[in-house]
Amino acid sequence: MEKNVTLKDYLSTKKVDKDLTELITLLSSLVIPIREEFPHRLGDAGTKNIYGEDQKALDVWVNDLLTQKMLDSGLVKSVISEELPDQVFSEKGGKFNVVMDPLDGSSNVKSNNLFGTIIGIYKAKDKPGLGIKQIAAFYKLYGPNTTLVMSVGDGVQEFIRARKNVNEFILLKEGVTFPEPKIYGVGGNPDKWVPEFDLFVKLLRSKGLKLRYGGSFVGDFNQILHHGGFFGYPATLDKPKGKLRLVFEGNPMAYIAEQAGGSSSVGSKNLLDIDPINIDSRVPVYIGNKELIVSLEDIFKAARDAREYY
Ligand code: P6P
Repeated sequence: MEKNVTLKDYLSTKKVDKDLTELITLLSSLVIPIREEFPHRLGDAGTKNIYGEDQKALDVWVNDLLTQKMLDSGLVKSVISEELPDQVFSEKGGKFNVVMDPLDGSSNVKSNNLFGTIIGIYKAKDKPGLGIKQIAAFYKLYGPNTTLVMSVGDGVQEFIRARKNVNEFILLKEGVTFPEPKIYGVGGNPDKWVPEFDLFVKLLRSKGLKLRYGGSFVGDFNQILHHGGFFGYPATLDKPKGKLRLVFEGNPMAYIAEQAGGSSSVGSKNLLDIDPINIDSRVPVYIGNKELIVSLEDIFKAARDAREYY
């Protein structure tokens, strides 16, 4: 593909639905006002989300900006956001339902570490939530560079904000796939991990994988996508459902992982196959190179079998 292919050109060349192209282009173009806001919203919002968690000022601001732009676009029927108590519907209707974590890793804002936006897209006719029904997913990563990693069902492509077209993302790589595993990132208190996860992490170390954990799912996922490996926010003895939310964190990343030749699991089955009990259901998240996910599920199955036996 020739140099300096913009995101919009790429999607048009691939004959992606024009409304889907418009939606992705709209959301990607908002990175400029979002990045410009960072220095001015480093603290707490003084509010709590529906889970009782303190909202960061930037959480609220990014959520409100993205939600309003989508509802006003005529492209989006409804939005489900980690920062909103309920699904919100557009008066204009639209072809898509969107789920999002508007600012994943916002606890990293004050320490200037990686954070980003996670988006999952469904057809308007499909109830948003069951991951296999997603038709597209992408994340924007706010790091030294601003990048966008996307799949519309035809592999994974990475784009980068480049000076040539300031308000554009330029194609960096298409056909992004997980390389041979080199690193792993694991959240939660290791003293409370379920024993089978502890065993799996020992296996990763025996394979020579190095620990890299940055405190944002979007940043830690991006690391394993580029270096190969595994990310897990596991089931723990006190929180068997883990921490991350299936619909607006796990599923969009699981969709991208699958498209990049990787896989994901809750320990027994693929994230994309889990029908959420609630829109904010938490699940253990295990994601990365396919062979590592297979090993994890084998270890988890052996543990289940042993428990059932005795
Ligand atoms: P901990 C960020 O708050 C988040 O939801 C994910 O992005 C990240 O993987 C995880 O929580 C980090 O959790 O317990 O390490 O702060």
